Amino acid sequence: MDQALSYYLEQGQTLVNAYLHDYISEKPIHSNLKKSMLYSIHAGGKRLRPILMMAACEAFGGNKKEVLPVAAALEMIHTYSLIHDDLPAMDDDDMRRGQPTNHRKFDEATAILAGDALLTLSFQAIMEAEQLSVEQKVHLVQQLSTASGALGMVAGQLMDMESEGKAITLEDLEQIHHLKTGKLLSFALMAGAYIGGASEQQLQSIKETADLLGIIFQIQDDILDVSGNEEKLGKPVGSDSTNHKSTYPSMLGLEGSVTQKEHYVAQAKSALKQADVEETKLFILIDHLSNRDH
Ligand code: GRG
Repeated sequence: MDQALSYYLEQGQTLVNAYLHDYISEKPIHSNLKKSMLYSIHAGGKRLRPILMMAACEAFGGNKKEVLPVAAALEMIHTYSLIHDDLPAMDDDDMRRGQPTNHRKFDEATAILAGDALLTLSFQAIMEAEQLSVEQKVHLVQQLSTASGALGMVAGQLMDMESEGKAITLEDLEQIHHLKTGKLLSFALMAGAYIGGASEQQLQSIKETADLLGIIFQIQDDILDVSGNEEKLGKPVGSDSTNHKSTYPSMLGLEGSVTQKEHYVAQAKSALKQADVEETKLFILIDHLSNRDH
């Protein structure tokens, strides 16, 4: 990986890790609940969504530290979704990011409550952000609740569960990913651009890129499940086919999936050019997301 990009990613991770740690640790939360929340918060996530938000903010002239409370809020929601996704009632996974899942480390009830607590604390973090105006907070909470709830990620999760073992169309598959993975990634970009001061017109172009991110991310996720490295992924490969899941490779083949992904990457970059932000880290991050190996 390019050294400048690697430094940028590390710097972003350090900033968001410290913010998340301090914000949660300083709250008078019940000790076992706090332990369980912090366990999953610090379980080695890549912090892609916060880093995308920071890069989008900087692309429009903002300072990346301005987005930290919102980036932390988004990561808390992402973490809650992973804790709940791993539960016996959902994917029933024992390992996540190479470590025992939250309900394996603690117990099921604590894992459910840690997820609930992270979800609600995320909105509190935005409301308590000193550097945001009331108008900004209202806008961001409205956008984040829409992206993560019944009209976004939660709906995508239910559709995904319902589709298991069934033959679905490529359109159905894209709709599932658009909601389940895409809505949070899209929020990352839109919130960063909004806080960074993008114009209405620029926000419209960025929305096009933002809406493609989830699909690009998911195609790569499916490709990695076929041809990735287990050690780097921290989980076994081939689980999609074992679980009879509809994926891009199962529908388009491996080569077809790569071609489709490249088509979407080109579209996403073209929308960034329209917003005049092609000379930025955001542009480079699209390739990073598309070619990630874990
Ligand atoms: C339980 C309401 C509810 C929703 C769960 C996002 C999700 C919905 C489930 C996760 C299942 C999954 C593995 C989806 C594939 C895409 C994805 C979100 C992968 C994990 O994201 P990364 O790679 O994770 O950014 P890290 O570990 O780096 O934070």
